[in-house]
Amino acid sequence: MNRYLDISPEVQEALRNGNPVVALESTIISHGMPYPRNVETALNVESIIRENGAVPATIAIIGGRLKCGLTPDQIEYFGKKGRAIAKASRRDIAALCARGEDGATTVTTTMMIAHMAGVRFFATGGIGGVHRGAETTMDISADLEELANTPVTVICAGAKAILDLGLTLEYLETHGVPVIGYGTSELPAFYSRHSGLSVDYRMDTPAEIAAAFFAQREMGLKGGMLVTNPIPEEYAMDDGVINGAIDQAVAESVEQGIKGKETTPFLLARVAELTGGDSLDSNIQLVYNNARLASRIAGEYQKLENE
Ligand code: PSU
Ligand code: MN
Repeated sequence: MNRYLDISPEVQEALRNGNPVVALESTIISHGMPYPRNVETALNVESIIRENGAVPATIAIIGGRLKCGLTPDQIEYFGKKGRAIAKASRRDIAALCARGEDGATTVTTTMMIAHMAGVRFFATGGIGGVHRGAETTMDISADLEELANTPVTVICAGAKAILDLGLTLEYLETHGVPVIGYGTSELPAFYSRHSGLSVDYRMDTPAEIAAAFFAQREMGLKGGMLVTNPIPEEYAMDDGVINGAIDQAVAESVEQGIKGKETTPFLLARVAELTGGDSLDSNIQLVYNNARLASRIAGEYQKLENE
């Protein structure tokens, strides 16, 4: 057993009994949304997962411990401290644990800790990817490398067009990560249902997705799977409005010389400011939508494992 890992009693029991568990990230709480809506959303996501028959496992680093399953008080703590909590990627977790510090887990570190605990499914909003201009900056999110190596299925609403979505798909293809569209053959682009790019496979039921991941695991293939679930139509944003805000945010980040781990939070915050409150409501709704789908996939997968 990993001496830095704490699995909550509820998550431990679900894993022992072969019940479905869905992991959730903490960067979306501390860095992705303002307080107190971040806390309210994080608690609602947990309720939605329970209503859909699974156990939620929100993941974070607290006082140098890798936590799989948080209490409502711990979620409140992450929401309130917000950006004062370090955004923790793969390169950060050893130092944070050795120093006994806190860290908000990104898609990368949430996948890592989920895997350490034995959790196979993870619902979030959007993943990191290949940034626009990566051919000179080399800014490629560690999330893609983690999907290539760690056997966790990530259920998201695609990736924001702050990224170069075409290059992101190329990277995933090279590293053998299947990209599934839920009920669509077009890659969704987070706030928008459309990107003009194709996913690898369209799948229309949670059972179909569970069967694909089961086959991948049974064959002993390394790496995860990316399930992209389009934002519900009624919450999707106008493509012109969102793309205008994104282009402006990207241009400002270049002018201001924003680099490294600051790039994604800068772009997300700027896009949110430029689009007003609309984007926050859409963001919350698509996370709920992904939590529902993830719970159902995890339930179907557990049936296959328990057979
Ligand atoms: N994209 C979003 N929302 C987010 C993130 C990305 O639309 O909240 C967060 C996730 O935690 C993701 C991280 O793992 O940003 C990626 O950061 P970077 O690009 O620095 O790898
Ligand atoms: Mn980056």
